[in-house]
Amino acid sequence: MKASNLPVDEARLWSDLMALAEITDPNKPYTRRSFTPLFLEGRAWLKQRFENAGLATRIDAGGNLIGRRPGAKPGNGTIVIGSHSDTVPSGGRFDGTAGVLAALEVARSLDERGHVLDHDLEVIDCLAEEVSAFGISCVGSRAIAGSLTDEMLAHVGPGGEQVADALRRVGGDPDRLAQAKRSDIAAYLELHIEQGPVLETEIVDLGIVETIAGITRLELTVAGRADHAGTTPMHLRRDALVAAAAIMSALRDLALEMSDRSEGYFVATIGEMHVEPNAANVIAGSVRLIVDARAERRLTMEHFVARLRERMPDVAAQNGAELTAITTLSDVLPAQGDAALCNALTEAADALGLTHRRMASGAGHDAVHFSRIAPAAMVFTPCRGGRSHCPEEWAEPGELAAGAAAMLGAILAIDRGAAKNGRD
Ligand code: HGY
Ligand code: MN
Ligand code: MN
Repeated sequence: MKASNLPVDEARLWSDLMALAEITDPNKPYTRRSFTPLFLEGRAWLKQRFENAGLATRIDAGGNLIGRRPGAKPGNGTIVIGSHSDTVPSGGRFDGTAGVLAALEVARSLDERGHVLDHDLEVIDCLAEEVSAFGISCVGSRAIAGSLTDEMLAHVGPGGEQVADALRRVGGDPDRLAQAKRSDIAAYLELHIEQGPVLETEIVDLGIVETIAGITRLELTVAGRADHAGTTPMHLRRDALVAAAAIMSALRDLALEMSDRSEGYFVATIGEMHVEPNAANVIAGSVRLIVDARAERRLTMEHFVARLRERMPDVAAQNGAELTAITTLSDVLPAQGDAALCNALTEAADALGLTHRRMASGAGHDAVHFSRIAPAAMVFTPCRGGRSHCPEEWAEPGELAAGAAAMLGAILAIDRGAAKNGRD
């Protein structure tokens, strides 16, 4: 059921979303990859919108764009709301951006109602939530949580640039990351499209996220031998790409095995592969595979990684190659939505006449890192066909406005102290 006369401006939120969506690689809509000139163009647009809303803007040392409005009672801490504005390649118009712009709409709506919170309020666009060209995700929110490590800063991306240099390029400061780490956050709230089919299928207006799956990303390096594709007899080949294909199939089987067990939500994907020398007339000498695994329970992930390490070297050997390295690129534990904030979102939804349900998130989010240093919670809105990370991603204006309105209601409850002591 859709609520009427929501306390936010649905049309203005939608207009912002469509305007930001225009800032994309025209050949691969919708693409605004972190650290690129297009991303910076989107950042400049956001900064202007934040300032038009009366927010004082800054880029913190972690490269996050922050719009701040002081509260009436300094020292009460900061309520932070937002998400991310970077996209995957050929992604959608709502993943991340819906959360940043819904947060901006909430800040505008509070101001237009003359409502000054006791808490300071910040609207945030977190840097590089998606897996960037450097292989690292959630760069900005890790900085806020104090978990952006020197090793991550040294990761090398395209053209040999390090994360640290790219961070400087977008206004951050890897030498002052201690200043990015926050201890003043009273609550973090993030609106996000569900990126799955549950809310649409069940015809429910909002999802209140109780668990965000942990994400482990591994790089598998498969070594064969580069040889002439035309002169090397089949039985003498050590084709790294054939071995990589066998590993991909074996990994899919392992993921099916893990997801069938009663060990909670589990999925694993190999969506990125780098072949060397990657030439039609050369037998592949080496292949790097990037594994992306998600688990609701940490023990399930540990079982998966143990079985992967046990089985994949044999698969490579059986196909004439060698699995020379299994490198952990990132390893993020599952996160829990703060109980009091989830209740505040639930009560706000009820007050608006919106239906809702508790749920888990298979997608990773900046909220995971905020949850390590502050009470954090997420509200999901439906997306058509559950599709995301593709240009077909779609959300309805009224659905997004409903999510923004619930977030506004929860903020008012948090601000008056009606949502305290929720951390389990
Ligand atoms: O990959 C994810 O789960 C998120 O969309 N970054
Ligand atoms: Mn995403
Ligand atoms: Mn996202």
